[in-house]
Amino acid sequence: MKFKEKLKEKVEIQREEVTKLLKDYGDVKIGDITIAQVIGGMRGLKVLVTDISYLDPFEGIRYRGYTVDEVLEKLPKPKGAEMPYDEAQFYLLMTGDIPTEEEVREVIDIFKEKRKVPNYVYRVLDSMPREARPDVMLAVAVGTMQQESVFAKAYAENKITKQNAWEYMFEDVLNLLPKIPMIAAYIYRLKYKNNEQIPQNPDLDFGGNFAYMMGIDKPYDDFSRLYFILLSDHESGNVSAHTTHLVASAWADAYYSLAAGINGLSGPLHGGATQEALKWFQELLKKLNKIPTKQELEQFCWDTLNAGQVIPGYGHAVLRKTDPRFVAQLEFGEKHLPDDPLFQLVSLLYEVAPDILTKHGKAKNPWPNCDNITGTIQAYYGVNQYEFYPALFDISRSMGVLSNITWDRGLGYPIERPKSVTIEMLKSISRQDTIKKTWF
Ligand code: CMX
Repeated sequence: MKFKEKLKEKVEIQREEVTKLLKDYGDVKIGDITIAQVIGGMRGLKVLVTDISYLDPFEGIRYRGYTVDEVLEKLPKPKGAEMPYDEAQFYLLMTGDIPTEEEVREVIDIFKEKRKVPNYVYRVLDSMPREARPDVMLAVAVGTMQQESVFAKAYAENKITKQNAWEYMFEDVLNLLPKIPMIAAYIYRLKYKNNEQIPQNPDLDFGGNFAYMMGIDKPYDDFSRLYFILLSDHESGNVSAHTTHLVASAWADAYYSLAAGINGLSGPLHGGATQEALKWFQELLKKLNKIPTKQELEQFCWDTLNAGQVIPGYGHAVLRKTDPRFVAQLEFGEKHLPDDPLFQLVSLLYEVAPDILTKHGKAKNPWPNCDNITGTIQAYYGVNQYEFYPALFDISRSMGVLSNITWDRGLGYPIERPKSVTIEMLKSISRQDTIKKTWF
């Protein structure tokens, strides 16, 4: 497999670099820690390492050094499609290289070969309560397949070493990732379409086949490809990425690790924001029964803020400008759904909200993030079942987190085990600091 050979070459080079960094520069300081950071969710602490993506506060995400625009322009696309193959994005995340047509074809063929979901998974899903949330069902499906892990089997047979661990992880990743959109589409139709399932189309790629199995016409295939690329990775500190990495750091296999990451993504502060944004727009339309004027929209924003609520899909913990993932979706919407009332609202809000949030003076970032717009486009294509949105996010995020845990094993990263302190200790450290400030 050329894909694996290339990865092996890269892993070996980087492993040497990491070993050298550790050996020669291991004691070099890269920052200090404040009490505010310890109590405040470790914001800004540089304690994780990944080359797969980097989030610049002003430029937005770069995948392996490429911006969103560059990725959309450079990655190979299916014939006649507007958006690149998700398999090409996976190749880029894994290897750091833009694949040629031939290289992406190899990944597509591997994915097609491996995407058939075992029947026992469907039986488990069919037996779950219909009220179960789609992302819970997805995590259960992934967990159910754990017994297929080649990594776990090799570990039990004492075959795993620090040198070869990544190869078993890689094999699990290749077995697992192509099944995720298949399972998600099955769950969607099980829950919302009377379990009238659409069999996979063997001619189609990752995103194209997902749209096909959802039963939604073009250009939803292109929107799926786009969305899966955009949300695939956002550095390692976000909850879903960090959870997956943490669980894998104890040498759990890809199935356990991804199931944990899916659970990590579920919270309203992370994977749930898309739903909040769509609800906010729908409430506004319901209240006014028409597209609001600029003044009416401004008033609605102020009403939200004065009620102590947030404008969903605006602001970000790291970003300090418009999220390029928002812009990419906005451009898609301008082309494909310019007359949709909800889409018009998204565009109008983009004109008014940044000024209002700036005047309001609280949010450090008054610009929109990707979650402000996704629900509007999904709803336009009929996917208006809010609770399905985290499962959509999971499909995309799987590409990044599974690439990361393969590299974690490749570079020999150890089990993660930060140190905790007590509040009394923090109080004592702060008292010493006060004495220092008073005396020196
Ligand atoms: N509307 C109103 N107030 C906002 C705001 C918004 N969109 N974004 C931030 N603020 C407020 C915060 O609530 C906070 O208020 P308090 O001081 O009263 O607590 C203040 O501004 C400072 O917050 P911040 O440092 O700018 O933002 P945080 O890093 O604490 O939080 C985030 C980031 C995303 C949770 C926040 O901007 C928010 O709640 N946005 C709306 C929800 C949302 O869009 N979530 C999706 C995030 C996308 C992602 O994670 O990728």
